[in-house]
Amino acid sequence: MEKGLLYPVTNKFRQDQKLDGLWDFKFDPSAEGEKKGWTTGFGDPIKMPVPASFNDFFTDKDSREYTGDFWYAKKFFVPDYMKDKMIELRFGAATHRATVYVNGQEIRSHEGGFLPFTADITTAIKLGEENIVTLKMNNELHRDALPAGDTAILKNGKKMSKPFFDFYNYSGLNRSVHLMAIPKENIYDYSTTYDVSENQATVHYDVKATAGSNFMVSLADEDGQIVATSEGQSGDLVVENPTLWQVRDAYLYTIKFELVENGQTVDEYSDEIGLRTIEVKGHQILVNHKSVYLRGFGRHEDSIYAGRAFDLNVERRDMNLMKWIGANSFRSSHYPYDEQVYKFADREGILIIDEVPAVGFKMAAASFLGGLNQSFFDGDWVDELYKKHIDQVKDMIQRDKNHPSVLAWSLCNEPDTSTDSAVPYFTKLFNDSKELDPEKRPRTFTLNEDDTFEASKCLQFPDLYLLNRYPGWYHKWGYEISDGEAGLRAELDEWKNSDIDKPIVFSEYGADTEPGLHKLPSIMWSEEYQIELLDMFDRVFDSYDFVRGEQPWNLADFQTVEGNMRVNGNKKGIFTRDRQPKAAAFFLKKRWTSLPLDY
Ligand code: GCB
Repeated sequence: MEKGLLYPVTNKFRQDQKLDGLWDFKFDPSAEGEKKGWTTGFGDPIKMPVPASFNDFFTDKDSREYTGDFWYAKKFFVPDYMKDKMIELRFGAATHRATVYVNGQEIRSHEGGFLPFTADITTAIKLGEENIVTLKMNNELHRDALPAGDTAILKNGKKMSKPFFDFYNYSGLNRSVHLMAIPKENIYDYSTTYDVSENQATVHYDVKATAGSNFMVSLADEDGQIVATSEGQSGDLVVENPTLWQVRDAYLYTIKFELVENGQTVDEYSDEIGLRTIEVKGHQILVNHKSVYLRGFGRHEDSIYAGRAFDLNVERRDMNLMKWIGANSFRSSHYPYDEQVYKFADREGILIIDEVPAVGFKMAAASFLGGLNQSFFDGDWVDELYKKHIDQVKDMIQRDKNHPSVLAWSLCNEPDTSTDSAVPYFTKLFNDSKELDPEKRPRTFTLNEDDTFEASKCLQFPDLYLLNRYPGWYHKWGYEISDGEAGLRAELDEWKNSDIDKPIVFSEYGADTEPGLHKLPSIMWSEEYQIELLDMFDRVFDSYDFVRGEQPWNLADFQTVEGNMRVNGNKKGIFTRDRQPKAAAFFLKKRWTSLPLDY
């Protein structure tokens, strides 16, 4: 677990410089980089943009599909005036594992390709001189790693990723690299919880610093007016007549912490927060004590050329599409997204179900690639996997806990919960993650099609249920869709007749749709069929009051592994991969903009 994952800022005490741009890059198929001295740089490099996934830049298949070790290197300068500071490198996402060297000195390793980590390089750098950072990275998939998969070796000796999930295994430095200079005595973490009523809101804060000193804390409104102050490591900020953070009507206050040593401020950190509460009560999801019906999407960080790279331009467009269509939420399927996505959502009043990259925890998921009939949680990889899983849950919550947009934590996508061996795994996961979020937001996982009300042995764990269901597409498709609807209703009747009183959100459903393909009457893959399928689901949702949200799969088409189920990617997008609407977008817009918030 990382000690603190505050987002980098520049202020009176801190400096943040992005090292984005062209880096040196090289494949290392025989894992000889260290032996060859690449820790201090390497000859004959490929110039590679950062942030980006390396895959789609290449025009030859061996490079695009490359699996194994690869290296990045970049020179950077640390000016003399930083001499009293702690110097750190912060990697937003190094997919999936990385070892960092500075001037040839090994600094640290990290595993987990969708969460940030920092490397303290204070003693490794030369001040007033050029330094070099190199990274040995690796993108292999394993059953004891997140996301789960296999790495196969082809007869020609080349390695190949075999994911137990459908999204393409885009790899590289997918998010920005920051060079940070921060005070040696510094603030490294903070958290907040809230009480709100119409006339008053209280922010309970807790701040952590490397040295035990005093703290001055203030809260300012959007006009910069200080509305509350406090002192000490933990305390309350009381706001009279607050403007609450509301769904699709966000308001952000700025909280500022000053670390004081002998009467002098030695560090400062400010962040935007939203005053709001989140609860699950019975089958209601409540924001500020008011019921919210979720509408939105499962998504991916995916776009042309740079793959899984965070791209502010794509994100701006996606946020606008979500606003246009009347969405109020999304799931960060199937991994935590770049922090700037959460900042956008905070600003737009969009709720996020934040998901850890625990995906592929089901051997049948490998059926896309041939099928393996075994319980995932019986495997001898499970102990090792668990360590990585809980570590990444900790880092996700650590990183994202202060975002008002975060509604819930999804601890896994579609695990195999129908076997006995899943029960101890999830007992441990839910116990070990219980205290991590000071706000105690709901924790959950998505339930795959096979994990029905009857079959799943893990229904005791989630605080709200996320159902991924594909009648009309993966079964009971086409002319049989009426049977698909009947099956869905039969399952929901079982939930209804049970004594479970928790919300259900449909976190995936949909139909692959080739944009521009029209057919009357509809056939699968046509734009007409996608609408008919969504319409069928809507009819069902409207019949059960414990269904508290709908998030069709997916906001946009995205790249997948190649295979006979996919035509250049997953086409269940309501928008195309270049973010233009399919006919279904207009259908959803009509529904979502007319449903009341608390539908
Ligand atoms: C699922 C997965 C998602 C896939 C989707 C599909 O259940 O959670 O990652 O992309 O199905 O379209 O097959």
